[in-house]
Amino acid sequence: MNNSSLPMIFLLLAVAGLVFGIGVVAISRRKARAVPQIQRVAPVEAVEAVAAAPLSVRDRLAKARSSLSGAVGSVLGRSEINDSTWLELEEALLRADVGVRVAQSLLGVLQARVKAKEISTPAQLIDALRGNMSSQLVGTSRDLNFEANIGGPNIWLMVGVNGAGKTTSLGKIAAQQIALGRTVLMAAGDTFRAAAGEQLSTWAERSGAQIVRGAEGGDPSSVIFDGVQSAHSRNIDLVLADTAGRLQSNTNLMEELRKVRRVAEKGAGKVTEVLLVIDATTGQNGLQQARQFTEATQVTGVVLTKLDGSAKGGIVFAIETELGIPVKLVGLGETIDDLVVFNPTEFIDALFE
Ligand SMILES: Nc1nc2c(ncn2[C@@H]2O[C@H](COP(=O)(O)OP(=O)(O)OP(=O)(O)O)[C@@H](O)[C@H]2O)c(=O)[nH]1
Ligand SMILES: [Mg+2]
Repeated sequence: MNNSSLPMIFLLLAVAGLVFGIGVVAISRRKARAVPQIQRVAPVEAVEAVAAAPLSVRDRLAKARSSLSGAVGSVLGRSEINDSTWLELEEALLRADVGVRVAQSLLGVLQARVKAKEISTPAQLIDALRGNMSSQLVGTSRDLNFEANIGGPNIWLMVGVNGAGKTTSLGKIAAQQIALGRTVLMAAGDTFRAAAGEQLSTWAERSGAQIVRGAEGGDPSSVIFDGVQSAHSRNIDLVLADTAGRLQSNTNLMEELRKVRRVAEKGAGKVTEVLLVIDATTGQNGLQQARQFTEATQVTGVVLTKLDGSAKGGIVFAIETELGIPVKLVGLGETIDDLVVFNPTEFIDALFE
């Protein structure tokens, strides 16, 4: 390269730099112009209105609805009942996790009625399905058992697999029972993790319940026994006993739970509820859990949690029809008010609409 070509190279570099610079400025201006359109902010009052409006039960069951309502719409959109109708309904029921047996029995009954010409239009078919599902659930008592004058506290035991929502549901139940005018003591029978006792203490503070805790790694039966004694001496109506999560297939831990139930009644109290907490998102596995826990502890009711985030609420049908255990409460969120009595009509409406 000779000296005379150097100025030429600088000139070319300068021109290239200028062109690049103009390009960058033009692009960033265009972006800057686009931003205000995307980030338009809603008036403060509108934001507050949205935040203040509590979600209805129906809204919180949006995921459960998603599993069935599409198929219902599609069946209703056809002029006749044909093979696709049955296929679509079966798929949707299985998606909602009612289980193969419940799905087949529901559809079997309807197929017979179509054959007998009792049902001839898609609208009649959907009505009949809804009615049959409804009649499987209504009429069951969902009251929590509380016996007066038993000479000691009622004891409600929370059992279930890890992370199902036992401690959270116990806290919510405490708040509801205290609101009903009962006095409540929590027994921290999950001695497996130190954090479990802390978590329960927080719920005791939140709900206004008393609490008895044991040492980490201690015997859960004796913590619950102590809780019952303490409640009895203080004339407390209800002991809510938490237990550690355990797999239904672990025989040692299930044996420990049998002992918890036995020892809980050695003093003055009486176990009037054993609530099996099932996470709705686990689907059909919940049925297996229900069988094993019932065998070990005579479950009296199910608390179905996390129904707010699950498309698989159909487990309700399998639990009630195959095992005969009532679903008493459902969890629809993580805060203290997010536990409600299971309402089958509302639930089925949410599935179909
Ligand atoms: N969205 C939603 N989350 C829930 C519900 N119930 C419980 N959770 C959440 O589920 C997680 C586990 O709840 P825990 O109450 O600790 O469950 P657990 O059965 O006591 O768990 P272990 O003691 O570890 O066996 C927590 O993050 C809860 O906030 C519910 O109804 N809806
Ligand atoms: Mg827990």
